This record gives sequence, structure tokens and C-alpha cells, in this order.
Amino acid sequence: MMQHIRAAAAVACMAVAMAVPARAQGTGAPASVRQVNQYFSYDSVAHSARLTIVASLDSSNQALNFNGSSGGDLAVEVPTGWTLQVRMVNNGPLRHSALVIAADGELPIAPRDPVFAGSGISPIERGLAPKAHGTMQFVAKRTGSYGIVCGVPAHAQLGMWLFLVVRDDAPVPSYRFLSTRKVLGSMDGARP
Ligand SMILES: [Cu+2]
Repeated sequence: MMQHIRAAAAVACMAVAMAVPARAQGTGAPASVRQVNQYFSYDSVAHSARLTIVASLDSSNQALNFNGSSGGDLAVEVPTGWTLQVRMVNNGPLRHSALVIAADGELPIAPRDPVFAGSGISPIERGLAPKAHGTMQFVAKRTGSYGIVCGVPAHAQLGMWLFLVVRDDAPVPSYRFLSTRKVLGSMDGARP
């Protein structure tokens, strides 16, 4: 009898496990989701990553920063083919936006052509108003070095950008600081 109940319970458990994706305890997120830090997480089964960018997080670089970083001293890396969802919150007094451009040389004064379909937070040139939120979602289709840059004229040149690295051989996404690097107006030099 006891064995019978145990077997029935095991079957019931399996049914629940199959019906509901495994959940990380307490967070409500699937077990395949890893929260790297307060700004970055990824799902290794869905092949997607989520990045939160707080524009003007603090006063560093005259508040022209993303999550406190500027001049390419922060690099977010995702494997080729993954989807990246970016949510921007404007915490500063000026308007800001974000778009992905190829990292080749000097930053344009007014970057306005996102390199991947969907890789811009509108309005790119005018920017989000203070306290406003915006999102973009795109597939990082092509391997290479890119910048996630502010599209409001002059902001990227003044350092409001971070590196986005798309790599074939990246095992998992990462969010890392390039402490030796800080070049405000150019993407040349020590690339991640
Ligand atoms: Cu800006």
C-alpha cells in the first residue's frame, strides 16, 4: 500500500515537473536564468539576455554614463545568435537614448543607424525624457565588437557608451569592467 502511494506520488511529481518548467527557488525565474548582477541576467536555455541601462546613474563623466560607466570601460558580451533585451531608465536631467553601432574608430556626433534590426531605443536622436523608460530587443546575429551608444547628438562622443561584444566562442554572457580602458571619443585601442 505504502509503495503504491509512493509510486503514485512520484508519478504526480513527474507530471508537475513536466508541466511546469523548473523554477529557481524563490525568484520565480526559470532555473536556466542566471542573475549576474542587478543590471544583467541571461537564460541559457532561451538564449536570451536582459540588460538594464540606467542613463546617468550617478554624476560620473558629467552624468553622461550608462550604469556609471563611460568611454567603453564596461563590456557586455553575448554569444552570437542570442537575443538581447535592453531596458533603459533615464535617471538624469537630460534626454538619452541607446542604439547599437559597429565599433570602428571615432564615434559619430549623431549615431542614428542601428546595426541590428530593432537595436535602437526611440526616439534615438531626441532621446527619452528624464524619468522615462524605453526598450529594445534584437538578435545579435553577427560576431563582432559593437557599441551601445547614446543617440542624442554629442553624448556618445563625450563618453556615453559601452561595448557590446558578440562572440561565437563565448560560452555564456558576461558583464565586465575594462578598468585599463577609458577613451571617450573613440572605439579604437584596447578592444575587449
Ligand atoms: Cu545621452
